[in-house]
Amino acid sequence: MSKTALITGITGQDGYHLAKLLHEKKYNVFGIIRGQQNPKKSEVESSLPFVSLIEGDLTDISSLIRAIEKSKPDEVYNLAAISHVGYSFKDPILTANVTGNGVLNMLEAVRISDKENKIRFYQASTSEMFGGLDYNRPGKGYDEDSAFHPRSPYGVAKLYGHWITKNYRESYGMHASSGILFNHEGPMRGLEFVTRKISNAVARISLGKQDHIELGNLEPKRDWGYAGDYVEGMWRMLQQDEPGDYVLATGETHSIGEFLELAFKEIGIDDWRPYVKQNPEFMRPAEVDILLGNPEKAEKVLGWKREVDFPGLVKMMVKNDLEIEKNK
Ligand code: NDP
Ligand code: GDR
Repeated sequence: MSKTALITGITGQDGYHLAKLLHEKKYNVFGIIRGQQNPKKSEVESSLPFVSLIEGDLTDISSLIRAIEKSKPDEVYNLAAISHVGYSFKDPILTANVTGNGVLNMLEAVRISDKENKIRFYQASTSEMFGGLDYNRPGKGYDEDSAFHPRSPYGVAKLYGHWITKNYRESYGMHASSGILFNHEGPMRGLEFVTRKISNAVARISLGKQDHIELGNLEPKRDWGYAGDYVEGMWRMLQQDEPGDYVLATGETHSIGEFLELAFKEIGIDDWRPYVKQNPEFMRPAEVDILLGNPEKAEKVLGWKREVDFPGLVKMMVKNDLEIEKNK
């Protein structure tokens, strides 16, 4: 019999990739969508026509209970969040309510509705919980046992979500797993994140629609992978007999400058510097300087491995934006 999954954050990047993957695996897929008139609703209805949408909000536990009663899921993937690190400094309380307390709401909704304790739960944890400070930076990259030191209201809220997920696993025997995912990108990435902002600007510069791009700090390094590879890891976590925590990462780290270098090369520009201006508006009060993940456990236990490499990712994103911008 086919399984049923309920996804929060269905309008986001990962919601898109995960819904597609689960549909391919013959799941019935439900997605929670918020708002009376979510502007992304028609987009989701056309890009994911097989998903049944249910209105709900992570801050409203009654809506989450109703969503579980309606969908009767075997698996719940909690992807919804205020997910932009920079924005979390501007709206820290909303971030705490959605990205932190929202996880508790979802876990409680599952616990209250699931009398037989059968629903499997995935929490979208993040490398932002590590913070990238010198004192706790391991040589081979952060793994599941590394020390946490979040550097933003977002990271702090996610750390609460991470620990409350572990707590429900330990307290109630829930099959609740946390994926500690490093940055993952692709054509569906929001335009407010640095990789997509760059790929989109590069495409527009190439077509003469824009002459420069304004960015913040260019020094930070990230462990960037492709979102399509990472949702496979999420699904594999919930297929294990036992729940657990898993790092998904590429094991490589690259600076924003390196991303710019490869992206501009795609349109035949060798020196990107004349096209980039720094704007303090995009700087953060505290920065995560370097992130590097060690995905050894996921590779060994889940048999997961990322397929797309860094140059492949940049190429894919610029190509996609060139196509979109040409047809606009
Ligand atoms: P996106 O920002 O693309 O999507 C976030 C989703 O959360 C959107 O669907 C948004 O809906 C929804 N949402 C926001 N607030 C609420 C709310 N109050 N109630 C219900 N839904 C809400 O994120 P990604 O797809 O990139 O990431 C998915 C998850 O993984 C997030 O939790 C993120 O923090 C985490 N993560 C992401 C990584 C990455 O590199 N992408 C790495 C590690 C973790 P709406 O359209 O209505 O705004
Ligand atoms: P991040 O992603 O903060 O790592 O969080 P983002 O792409 O926003 O920033 C990456 C790095 O680029 C620097 N930067 C800029 N960032 C943005 N958004 N816009 C700019 O103009 C800009 N200029 C420089 C940032 O300062 C930062 O150092 C993402 C999110 O998806 C989180 O939800 C997720 O948990 C982590 O990845 C892992």
